[in-house]
Parts: sequence; structure tokens; C-alpha cells
Amino acid sequence: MKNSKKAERLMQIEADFGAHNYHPLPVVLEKGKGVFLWDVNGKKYFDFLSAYSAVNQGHCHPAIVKAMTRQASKLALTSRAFYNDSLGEYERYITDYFGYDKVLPMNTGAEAVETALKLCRKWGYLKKKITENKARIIACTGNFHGRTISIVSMSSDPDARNGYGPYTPGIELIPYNDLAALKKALEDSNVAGFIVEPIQGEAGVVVPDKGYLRGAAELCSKANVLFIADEVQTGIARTGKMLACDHEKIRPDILILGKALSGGMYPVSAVLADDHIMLCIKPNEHGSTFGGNPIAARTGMAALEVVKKEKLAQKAEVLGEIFRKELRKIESVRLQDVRGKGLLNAIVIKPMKGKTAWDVCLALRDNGLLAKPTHDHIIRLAPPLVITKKQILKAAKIIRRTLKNM
Ligand code: IF1
Repeated sequence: MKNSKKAERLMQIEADFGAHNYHPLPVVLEKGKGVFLWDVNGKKYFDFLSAYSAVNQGHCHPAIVKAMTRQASKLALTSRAFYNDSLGEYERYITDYFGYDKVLPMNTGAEAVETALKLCRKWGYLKKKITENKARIIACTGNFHGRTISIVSMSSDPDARNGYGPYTPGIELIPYNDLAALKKALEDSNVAGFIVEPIQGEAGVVVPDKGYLRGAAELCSKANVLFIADEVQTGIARTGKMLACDHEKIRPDILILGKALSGGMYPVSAVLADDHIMLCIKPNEHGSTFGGNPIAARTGMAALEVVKKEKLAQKAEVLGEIFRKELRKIESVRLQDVRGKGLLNAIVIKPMKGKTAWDVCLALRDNGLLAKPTHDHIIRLAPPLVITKKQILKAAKIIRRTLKNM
């Protein structure tokens, strides 16, 4: 389907004046509510990306908008040079919510990951007594943790990494979902931490074997190595539990959250840990101008409250099962695999007649559903968790019709 003149003009000015670090699907959005998005011509779509799981609570959730706008009109930012009347309340709320002694508030996911890496190194020197500058952190191939130099230093994706060297040393990669490799890597007493996504998002929603996360946490604990869970994408009810780690009843030493922590309203991220770890960082040793600002604090509390009140984890669990069952019923030679947990799902598309997952996403768009391909042949399907059963069945129908007509 061709875009309107207005949409073409808006896409053109992005191309003319914005850096070309993205290649978006050609659709120009102007409004969102719940599970729906509208483009500049008023066409309505199911949102099956949820801004990469930031909008778990649905677009413009009224309770979150209210908390945010109320605080925005009263006090937006003080910096951490002074106290404010929102931060402490938020810190008490979120530590109680996730069961940790302390929180360190940041803004983006990448910043929270960086913070966790710094905290882990500090702990390694102060508590594990690793020789200065010898600390190592283990990560997994196929990971996605963000875009900073240190984070892309641990990426195995050439697009994310190439041309950005020299890379941060002290980071080692092992294969994902491989406990033997982890066990071997942990033999080095200079290892301070192991950072892992409970489900690899960017890699294409790669769900590890049952028992992998538990096994990894146990190996880390035995080796006196911090188990760091990057739940920026998997956390906050997306996979059918509050945290993806809850599926295996494990508790990370350091927990990283972002995205849906604000319901997608605002960049709000957090690092959670207990005192013996978190208090390794002392005043002036880390921080951020915006981290923990009053708007973020109020927005974060409201966003987390919605998750509990609307039982979004349970919803994701139940609707995820239904959704995958519907997708597996689709008889199409193009559909090679359906996988996921809760409402973090993906389908694997067989490229045919020169048509890839990108073409499938264009057709889905025309049929009223927005999703984004990853790696040419995978389409992530992750609607806001406020979706209803009726809506998810309708969306599954759109996907079936689209694949059948390709
Ligand atoms: C983009 C993917 C998703 C993340 C995990 C940290 C971050 C992310 C597990 C950093 C961010 C994003 C960023 C987004 C695309 C995206 C993504 F396709 F790259 F893999 F979600 F699936 N840890 N994920 O997934 O958080 O600094 O962005 O707030 O456009 O780069 P951030």
C-alpha cells in the first residue's frame, strides 16, 4: 500500500535531517491508546512491538499519564545535588516491589547495564579482593544489552560492534544456554560477574533450556561471582511472571530494569541489589543528572502499580499460551517456528520468492498490525499486556490471513 503525501513528507524530513542509524517500517504514527496505534491518516493498527516491550501497560495509560503530568507541572528536576519529595518514596516502593535492599536509578537501559557492570567491578575489587584492573565479566554470544562502547564491546553482532573499537577489555563471551561453558569460564578467580538476558530478545526471542538460568545462578553462587540479570526487555510482566527469572525461582544478585518501568512514558531504568553489593559504590563515584528525578519517580511508581493492579503478569502468561496455540495452527509453508514465553514471542519466516520477514511486516501493516523483523527471517510479536483475549484472537487471524496470502 502506498503512503499518503503527508506521511511521505514526514518520512522525508527524517531522512533529510536525522542520522541514518535506523531503517523504520514505513508507517508514520501520531496517536496511541492501549493496544492500538493510529497513523497520520487515521488508520488504526494493533501494536505488536510495544516499543520493544516498553509499553507493556498499553499506550498512554491514563493512570500513568496522570501521575506524570501532575508531577511535571509541579517539579520536574532537581538533580541529585539536593533531595526531592518523590525519590525516597519511589526507592522504598521499588525495592519492596522487587525485594532488594537498594535501588540505583538511571534513565535508559544501556545506562543501567553500564551501572551494573561498574557496580560488579567495584564489588569484585572491594569484596572479592580481585587484583586491581584484573576483574573480568562474562557475557553470552547473541546478547543485546545496549549501545555504549563498553556494551558493544561485549556484543557478538558485527552491526552493533564493528568500527567502534578499541573495545573495553575485561569482558569475555561464552555461548548462551551452555552451562558447561559457564562452568569452565568461572574457573578463573578474577571473574566478578556473569551478565545474561533470561530470554535473548534481539537474537530473536531465544528461550534457553529449562534449568539453564537456575544452573547458571547456582554456578555463579558457588564461584562467588555475581549473577546479573538484564531484564530490561523480559522484566515487568512481559514473559508471564513479574521477572523472567521468576520462572525458575531465582533471584539475581544484580537486577537490571528499564523500558516498561515507566510504561514507555519516559526513560526510567534501575539497578537493584542488596547492601553488601550496592554500598560498594560511594558518594561521587557514580550518578546521572536525570536519574531518579521526580517525574521518573512518580511515573515509575504509577507504572508498576498498573502492572500489579491489572494483573498483567498473569494476563501475559494465559494470553501467551492462547496466542502461540493459535499461531501454531496456521498452515503456511512460510511459517517455520513459533516460540516465546508469555507475550514475548516470535515467528520464524521462511524466505520465499525473494520475500523476507520485512515483506511480511509490510503486509501485516497493510492488514492493520505493526511488527518489526529482526535478522531477515524473524518477526517479534509482543503486544501491550493490556490486550484482551478477543483482541489477541483477532490479531492471530490477521497474521494467519497475511501469511496465507503471501
Ligand atoms: C534500539 C533489540 C529489543 C535490551 C536489553 C538493554 C537494552 C535493551 C535486554 C538497552 C534494548 C532495544 C533497543 C532498541 C532495539 C531494542 C531491541 F532489537 F535491539 F534487541 F528490544 F529487542 N538490555 N533493546 O533489549 O536499553 O538503552 O535502549 O533503553 O533501537 O536500539 P536502551
